[in-house]
Amino acid sequence: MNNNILHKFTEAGILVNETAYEKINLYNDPIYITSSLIADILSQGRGKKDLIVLSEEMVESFLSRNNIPDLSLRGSEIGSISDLESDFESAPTMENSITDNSIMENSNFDEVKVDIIEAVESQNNDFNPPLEFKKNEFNFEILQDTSKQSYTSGDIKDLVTYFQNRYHKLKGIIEKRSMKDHLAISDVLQSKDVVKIIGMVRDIRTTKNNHKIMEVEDETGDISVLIHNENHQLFEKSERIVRDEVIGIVGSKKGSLVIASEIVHPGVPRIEEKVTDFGVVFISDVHIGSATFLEDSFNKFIQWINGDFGTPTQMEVASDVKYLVVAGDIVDGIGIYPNQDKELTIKDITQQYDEAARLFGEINRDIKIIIAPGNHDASRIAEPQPAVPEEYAKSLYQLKNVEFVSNPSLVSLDGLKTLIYHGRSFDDMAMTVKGLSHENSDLIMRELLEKRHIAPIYGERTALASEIEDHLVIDQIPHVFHTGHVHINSYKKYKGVHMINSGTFQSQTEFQKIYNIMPTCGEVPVLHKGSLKVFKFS
Ligand code: D5M
Ligand code: FE
Ligand code: ZN
Repeated sequence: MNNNILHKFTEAGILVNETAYEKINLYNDPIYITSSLIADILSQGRGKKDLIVLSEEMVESFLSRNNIPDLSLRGSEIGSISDLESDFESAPTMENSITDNSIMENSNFDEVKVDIIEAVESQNNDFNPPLEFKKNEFNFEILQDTSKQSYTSGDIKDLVTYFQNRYHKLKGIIEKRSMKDHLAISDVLQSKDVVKIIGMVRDIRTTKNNHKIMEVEDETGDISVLIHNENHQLFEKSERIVRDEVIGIVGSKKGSLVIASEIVHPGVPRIEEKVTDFGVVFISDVHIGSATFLEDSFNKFIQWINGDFGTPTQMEVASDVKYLVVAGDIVDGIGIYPNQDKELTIKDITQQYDEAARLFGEINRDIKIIIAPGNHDASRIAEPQPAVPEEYAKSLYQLKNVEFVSNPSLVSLDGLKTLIYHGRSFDDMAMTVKGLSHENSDLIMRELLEKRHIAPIYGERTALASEIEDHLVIDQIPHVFHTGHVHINSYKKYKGVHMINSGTFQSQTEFQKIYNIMPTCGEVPVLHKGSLKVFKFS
């Protein structure tokens, strides 16, 4: 709720409409853009007393007058972004996140065995798929999709409505965890002894004596909550609390402070697992159009999924595959980062999707393909991201076995509830929480499930659309939580939920070299009759 950009504008007497805000928030350093914009507007002779409403057009004019590329322009090439490049390179690195063992020790993951299988050319090609298996009878359902649900007027009050909605949804979940008798914060101010509250974290920081102090608010007021460092377990838990998440607190009143004795997350009850009689394949971050897209490896994958590659046992798994889920970054896009055009083999967004249609079009039509967008796709960047727009991906839309869904979205694959999320918020989580990094996205996924929110931190790298409803709250616990974005495979099971990150088909990029990100390429997780197998296509 503590949004630095909006705060800066408000202080300068400027109201920002939603599209203008989204445009600014696309930049790696939106505060820098904000400060320059404010200086620009105020220098145009309008005093602080005039009410100024910053529109999209005003941002566009500012960007073009200052030779800053408009990152929201998709479908057209943009030139080099040398002005911003220095900011880009000096962005804080993931190296801030020191690996913290305690976070691993308390991870409570279920014990699982993963089969790693090197996909190889077969000498013996006498495998015949079992005929009784009817893959064409799909029971596919989209349970939650936000593609056509953008209701915001662009008014600032929508942000308030958005946070109220987030608070109410999460409060409802927390209340069920022995928190029904919580008090309104305004009542706590008067009360003594033990108190229970449910609030949104407006700010959390470490005091000079190394305690944690949080500002927590509900609709009635706000209060400071202290977590004493000698309460080791609680203190450790508090290190994973982030701004804008909603938590329950049990504590005792000391003056105007609450000293916390317990922190209650919305949490995840253990779910009943669902074992299917078919296979589901998960991929993401294909990055078609990029010079580093691993086409040979992807072609082998296609041959395998079609039953034309691998040993008889490997082909047998392929013959069971009914669904292929793609969690974003299908294409590399245009103008996503400075000088990207130098790393593209296809420099036009429509042609990138045409190529995607050619490749995905080779997949047998008896496999249903579900595609959600990522931050490289031609969809609106703010989350929830609507499905890949048809206007850029006409050829992909012509494939009859492809379903397009939003990011995030919840689908049912013959009853297997699958939450698909690209994973942009992982950047913010890795940057903010000690012990979390791109290499351990399983820990981030567990954290998001516990917080019951896809992207809890507002106003950082992950642009969030302030819809009237917060669609990023995880209302229903899925059987599978599938993500991508980090380009590093991971697989863990938590409270019965399969948490899968499907890596990438793109080799290391220049950007990833700077950040020392070592991608796992062509490693494809398959949930096959209840167990996880990873097929390597190198
Ligand atoms: O993301 C590719 C990889 O780069 C993935 O590991 C996340 C990382 N990444 C991308 N953007 C950022 C920012 N802004 N900060 C830190 N790390 C980042 P892709 O979405 O494919 O470009
Ligand atoms: Fe990616
Ligand atoms: Zn991505």
